[in-house]
Amino acid sequence: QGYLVTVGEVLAVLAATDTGPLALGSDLRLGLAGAESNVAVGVSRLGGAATWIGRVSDDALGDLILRELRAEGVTTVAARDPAPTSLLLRERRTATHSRTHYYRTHTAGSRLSEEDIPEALVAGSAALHITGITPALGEGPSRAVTRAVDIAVASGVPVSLDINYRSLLWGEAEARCTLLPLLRRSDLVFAGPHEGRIMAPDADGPEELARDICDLGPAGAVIKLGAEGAYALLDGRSYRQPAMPVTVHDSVGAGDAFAAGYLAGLLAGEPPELRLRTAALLGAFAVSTTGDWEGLPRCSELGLLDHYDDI
Ligand code: CKP
Ligand code: MG
Repeated sequence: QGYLVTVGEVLAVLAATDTGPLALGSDLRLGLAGAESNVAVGVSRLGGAATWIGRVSDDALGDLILRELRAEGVTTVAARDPAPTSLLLRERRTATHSRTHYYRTHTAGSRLSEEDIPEALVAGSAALHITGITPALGEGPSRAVTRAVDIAVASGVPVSLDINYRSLLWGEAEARCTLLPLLRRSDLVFAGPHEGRIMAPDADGPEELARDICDLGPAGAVIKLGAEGAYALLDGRSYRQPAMPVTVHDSVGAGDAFAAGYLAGLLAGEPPELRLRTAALLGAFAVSTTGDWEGLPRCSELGLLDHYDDI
């Protein structure tokens, strides 16, 4: 079984432990986040091999990032950088609604460059997973992602792209302009309905969205529909995957969990139905636990949400 490569930024998260306005103060819990590393951890927990490429600060937070990823069995290829780690402040404005505040300019992750991408590592991988967040961090990270895609395409390595649009980082027109060339060269695209329409503005409904995305080049498109599950168009075949009925605790990280479940199945050579089922199951774990990746299951835990077999 081959390994997955991801390229991105890990942020330090300071999450309010109390609900209410952060301006009034709160205890904060230190943790980590980052879409690409979330996927790497998800794949690793399911027994797959995953490598994360990035830049980390040369301080305690950088040490924390490397220790945590390595403890999760993720291989790290990370230059140490004198710039600080990006910060994500998470305000629990109400019990069910959190607000994100980013502090991610002039930071180690945003100084990622194309020189940080080892050619042989990407060329030898079984799949490359990228998201729309890294190219939004600046010229250097954007070029690094393009470089990784160049290598993957030249080596016949399939590219998986999660649109992961972040309105705090850029506008939709800019995102579309930067991500379209990456999407055209990807094999598989993950998107929510809104993210999908940024890339394929004329589409109406998940089926049309997936078709329009595949018309741009990818052989597969997976449209994630939250509580409604997912619709996928893979090599011209349609699939519908129901979501598991769980109590939603914290939906951040659900998309990454979904991608991780799918990609772990891909690495293991599983058929599309099974990949989508594992994807939905990981999404269910992510939304019904706190933290962006901490609640993701190991293989032995997949049966924990066993009423899943009823749907
Ligand atoms: O799309 P998701 O909710 O799965 O992504 C969550 C991650 O990288 C989270 O860990 C956060 O740090 C981020 O997306 C981000 O930069 O917004
Ligand atoms: Mg997402």
